[in-house]
Amino acid sequence: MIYQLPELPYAYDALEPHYDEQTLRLHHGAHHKGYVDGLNKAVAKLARARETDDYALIKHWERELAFHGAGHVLHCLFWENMTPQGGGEPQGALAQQIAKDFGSFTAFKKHFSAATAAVEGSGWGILAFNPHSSQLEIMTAEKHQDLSIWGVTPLLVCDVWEHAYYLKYQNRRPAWIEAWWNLINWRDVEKKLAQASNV
Ligand code: MN3
Repeated sequence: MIYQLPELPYAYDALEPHYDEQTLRLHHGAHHKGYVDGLNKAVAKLARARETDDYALIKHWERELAFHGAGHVLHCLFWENMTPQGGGEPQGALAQQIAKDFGSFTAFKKHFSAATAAVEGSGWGILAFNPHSSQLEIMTAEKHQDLSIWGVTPLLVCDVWEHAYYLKYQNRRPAWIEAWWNLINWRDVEKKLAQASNV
C-alpha cells in the first residue's frame, strides 16, 4: 500500500481537556484510516484502468482519489498542527508574515475564526501560503475534495472552460484536448517537477 495511517505525534489522551480522548481515537483510528484505505483503493483502481485501457469509471475513481486524498492530507496536517504544549502566539518569521498580510495577529485570528465558523456543512478552515504572490491566505473548504487534493503542486494544466476553446472547437472539448497535446512545453513541466520535488 502506497499510503499509510501516520502515528499521532502524541498520546490519545494528551490533548485533554481541549480535545477528548474518545473523539481523538475515533477521529484518527476510524475516520482518518477510512481516508487512507479509500485513497489506496482509488490509486489501485486507476492503475488498473491504465493497465486494461478501460476508462469507463474514470470520473468515479478521480472523485474518490480527490475525496480520500484530500482527507488524508488535511488530517495529516491537522494532527501535526496540534500539540499538548500549544496555544499562545507565533514568533519570528511567521509572526511577521501574519502581521504583514493581515494587519495583526488579533485581526488574523478573528478573520480565521469567522471564516471557519461560516463554512457550510462539513469542511475546513485553512491558512495557506500562495506561492504566486508570496502571501498568506485564509481559505475555507466545503467538504474538502471538490476534485482536488490540498497541498499538491500543479505541474501541467489544461483549461477546459468554454472560453478556452469554444470559438474554434464549439462543443467538441475532446478535440481541443487532443490539439492541446501538440502545444505542451515539456521542459517547463520538467522544471516545475524539479522545483516541486525539491521542497
Ligand atoms: Mn476529520
